[in-house]
Amino acid sequence: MFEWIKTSLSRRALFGTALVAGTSPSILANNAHHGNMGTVGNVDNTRNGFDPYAMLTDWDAGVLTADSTGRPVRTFTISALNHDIEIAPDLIFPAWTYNGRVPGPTLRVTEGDIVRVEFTNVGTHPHNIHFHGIHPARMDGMPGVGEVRPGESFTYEFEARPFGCHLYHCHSMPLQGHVHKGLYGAFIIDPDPARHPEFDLVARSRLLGSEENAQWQELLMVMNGFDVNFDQENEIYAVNSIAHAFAKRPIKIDRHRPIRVYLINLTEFDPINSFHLHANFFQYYDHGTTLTPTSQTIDTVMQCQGQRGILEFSFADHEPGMYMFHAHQTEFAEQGWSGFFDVA
Ligand SMILES: [Cu+2]
Repeated sequence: MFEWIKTSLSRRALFGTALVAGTSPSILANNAHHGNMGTVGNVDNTRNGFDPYAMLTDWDAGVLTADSTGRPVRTFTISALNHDIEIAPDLIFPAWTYNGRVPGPTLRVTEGDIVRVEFTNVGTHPHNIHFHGIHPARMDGMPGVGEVRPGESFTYEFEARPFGCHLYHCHSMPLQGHVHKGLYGAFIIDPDPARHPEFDLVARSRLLGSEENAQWQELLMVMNGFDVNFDQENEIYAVNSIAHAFAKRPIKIDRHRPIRVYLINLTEFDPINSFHLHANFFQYYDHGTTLTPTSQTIDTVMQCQGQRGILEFSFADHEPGMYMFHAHQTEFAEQGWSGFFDVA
């Protein structure tokens, strides 16, 4: 069941020859020099237990209850567990995961909700969940604060603020190792329209479940990378973990509806990652913490590790077709981080 890439393979041996000379064995298309980027064969999503396409939209709003004052409480149950995942055809990565998936569940709450996360560590190392957001020090999730040894549990609880596109990740040491192994996920806090009367319509459009929000095509994209031969460099890059997933299965877009991408960079080893959109431009909200764009009419945005933001764009005036998006670091794009919008 457990396959492992030969540890002696170097980054260049693995990819350079495949891309330039078309030699095998390789997981990359051996006709890459003819212009086809991609991998040979398909990843078994069923064996992985998650599908990168489904991850684009599988918001997890938790179990909704109310506290004694009537305030909404959203409860999530998350376990850390070791789980081997196939990140490119026949290339297995020994991941550490939240709930068996990389990225972990996409937590989505509303500003002001009480967030309660019941965390259990069934892995083999100490882990925790460190949320980006505002919370008490005792809920910070790091060594000495809410760190959980194997077999133990801890409940994180805090008010959801500020609204924005956030993330969570394990903050155990060594940090780079725990994050790179796969312990991270998206944490989206929708704005409460009642708190933003001056931007009521914008806030509503971001509020999951609202009529205004239903008009949007919202997508979660977590940019990540995998060092498969322990050389402190990534050999595979992706959005939602699977190399070239959206080149093989382009994302269906209805050009009559606007698009909003929650973009998060959780790539280790490389200081930055980026998103470039072909034949179009977008509005960008850095960290998602504002209701007016922080950058306007751009077609490329870069994010450092842990940075994130919201992209908004439209294909309403475009003719139907396949519109590419990819990291503008060409190396990342060729090694898995590229895809298409299938606009109809
Ligand atoms: Cu950890």
